[in-house]
Amino acid sequence: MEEDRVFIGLGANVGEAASHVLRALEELDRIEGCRVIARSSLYRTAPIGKLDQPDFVNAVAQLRTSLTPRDLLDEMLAIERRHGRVRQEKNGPRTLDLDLLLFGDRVDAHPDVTLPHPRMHVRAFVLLPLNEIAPQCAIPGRGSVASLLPGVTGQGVTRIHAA
Ligand code: PH2
Ligand code: MG
Ligand code: MG
Repeated sequence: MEEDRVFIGLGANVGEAASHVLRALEELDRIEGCRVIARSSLYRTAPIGKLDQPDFVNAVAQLRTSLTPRDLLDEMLAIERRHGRVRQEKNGPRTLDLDLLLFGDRVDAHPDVTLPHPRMHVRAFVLLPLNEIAPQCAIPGRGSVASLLPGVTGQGVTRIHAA
């Protein structure tokens, strides 16, 4: 079966943020037609966009999937809902946010999902965890993850060492 290589960004900053992210990694692996084949460390990250909110816990997962982007997105939204996600203000606090970052080498500006994720190349909370698991990975139109890192220094991202 044809399978695509997919990267998903995970983030949380309400409640037990690290536990939401860790459980979501397991739930992604349980989606029919999906396997998590790599996952980054957890990172504590200063909020970007809307500043007056708690720090986030972020991570990135690499998956193999036979699903379409639309079907995978529906599964991701279902996981967000199970974690009690309520959509209030844009960029505001959330129990769990799952973002489709890369889907193979697809470049697609669909109203539901734009690929690659339109802001991933300027966000240290995406690029540092992505660099940990796939430094050679290319973001279509932007270059390799490793080559983009010098552009995102000083955004307040630190790796959380496992206890
Ligand atoms: N997500 C946002 C906006 N700002 N900042 C950090 N540090 N981490 C996030 O996951 C994040 C953010 C919108 O989804
Ligand atoms: Mg997001
Ligand atoms: Mg999102």
